[in-house]
Amino acid sequence: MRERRLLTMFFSPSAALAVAVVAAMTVPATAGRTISNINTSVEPGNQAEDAIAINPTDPQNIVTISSRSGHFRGLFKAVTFDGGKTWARQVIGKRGPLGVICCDEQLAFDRFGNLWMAYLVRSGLDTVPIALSSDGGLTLRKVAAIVPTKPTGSRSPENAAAKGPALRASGATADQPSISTGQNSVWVSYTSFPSVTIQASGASVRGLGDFGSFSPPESVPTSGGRGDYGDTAVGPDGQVMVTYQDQTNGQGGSHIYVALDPDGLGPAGFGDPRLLARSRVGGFDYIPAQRGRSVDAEANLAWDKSGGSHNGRVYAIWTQENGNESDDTDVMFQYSDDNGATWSAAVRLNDDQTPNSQFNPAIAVDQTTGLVAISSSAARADLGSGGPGDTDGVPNDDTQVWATYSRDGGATFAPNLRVSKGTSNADDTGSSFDYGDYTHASFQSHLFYPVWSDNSNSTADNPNGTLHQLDLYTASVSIP
Ligand SMILES: [Ca+2]
Ligand SMILES: [Ca+2]
Ligand SMILES: [Ca+2]
Ligand SMILES: [Ca+2]
Repeated sequence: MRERRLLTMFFSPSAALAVAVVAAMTVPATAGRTISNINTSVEPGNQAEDAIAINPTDPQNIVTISSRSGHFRGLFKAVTFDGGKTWARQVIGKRGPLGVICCDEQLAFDRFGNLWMAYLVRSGLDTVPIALSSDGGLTLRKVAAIVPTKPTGSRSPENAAAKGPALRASGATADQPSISTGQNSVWVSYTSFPSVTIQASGASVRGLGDFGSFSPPESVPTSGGRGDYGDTAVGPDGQVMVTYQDQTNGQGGSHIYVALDPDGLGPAGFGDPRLLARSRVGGFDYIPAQRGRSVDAEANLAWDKSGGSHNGRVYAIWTQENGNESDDTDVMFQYSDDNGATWSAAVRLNDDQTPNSQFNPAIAVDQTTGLVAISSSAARADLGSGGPGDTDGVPNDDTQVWATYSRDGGATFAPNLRVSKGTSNADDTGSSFDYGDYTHASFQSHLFYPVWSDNSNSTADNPNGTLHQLDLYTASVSIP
């Protein structure tokens, strides 16, 4: 959950990042093909802020999950074992051993078929609970709770005055967890408050249901700076990377950083962060498509562990704004072949010619092929002039989901393809949470599955009808 906290500094609007639009399009166009949309929730009320994971030991086994209308109402979960034809639907975390779940749930399968979930609960916003499923997501049990610590000397009067959950005796609380798996490990990173710094904890994994204790939290050195809205990735040798932005609040902008723990569960800690990019998207940057919730830069990572020609390459995506508070936001892409020491120049992935918003990007690598795909919410079809991309005559407030992919390690990308069949509008949800803080995607064996919240009712089974509350959608996008 992103709590609105005190306004913080803006960076200079003149500090523009040089950007190159993707020029080469050497892969086959996929425009015009029809992609079936799947409504995985079919539940009254809003399902928003979504995660998805595919079981690498059984790619027909897919799990989607979302927060539910209002916080502390548990999570909506749907599980399929037949590639999305039928779903076992369940609300979890309204009570019981998992706790009363708020939000910020994220999922990751590992190579043994364990499904890991990080999330936030009401009774312990000061911890990051970790749940595990050994049956493909049908049942989840809480197996750990990471207690954030307070980095030395990081408490500022400003932070001490911040509103938010009551502080625990340790003086630290957690927000925005993310979770990722490697060959033999699982890692979680999160924002520790009040210092607003990134911490991470990992555990060894030996088999299905067989894992070690989570390590004491490791702090990413931030030299007095802040870190929030992070993501976690584990490399092929067990190394761990986090990314985050330094602005928790405000619309102005942020610096996006990466930091590496070179030996993962080994004794070395995170090295000094490196600047990845400067974005004009701040911590709560309001755009017409998320008028209530706003967006952050939503930096995300994916690491190629495929053993293919780009094995070891780590990918980063984030959101840029072209002109501060222009609401013209784009999805940017970079990669590194040296564990984040150096990065390729940022390129824009959305190929629209509009001043409209792209936001909440998600990235996934198909570890069976090394293909990489990116999806995001996009208002590119909403010019406010009617037609299928515009529900209300107002420009840039209606969204669809679009995607692209690369078959050559990010050197070139396919022309963008539209994934969502319908057009959604967050103002119609009756909730200021809009679509939530993020979307996710998963990718396995040439099938890319973005997950998103949708009120278009394009599948004609949303219990709230058309352009009201959100259902949780996915689609199977075949990537050649
Ligand atoms: Ca901005
Ligand atoms: Ca280490
Ligand atoms: Ca519109
Ligand atoms: Ca719904």
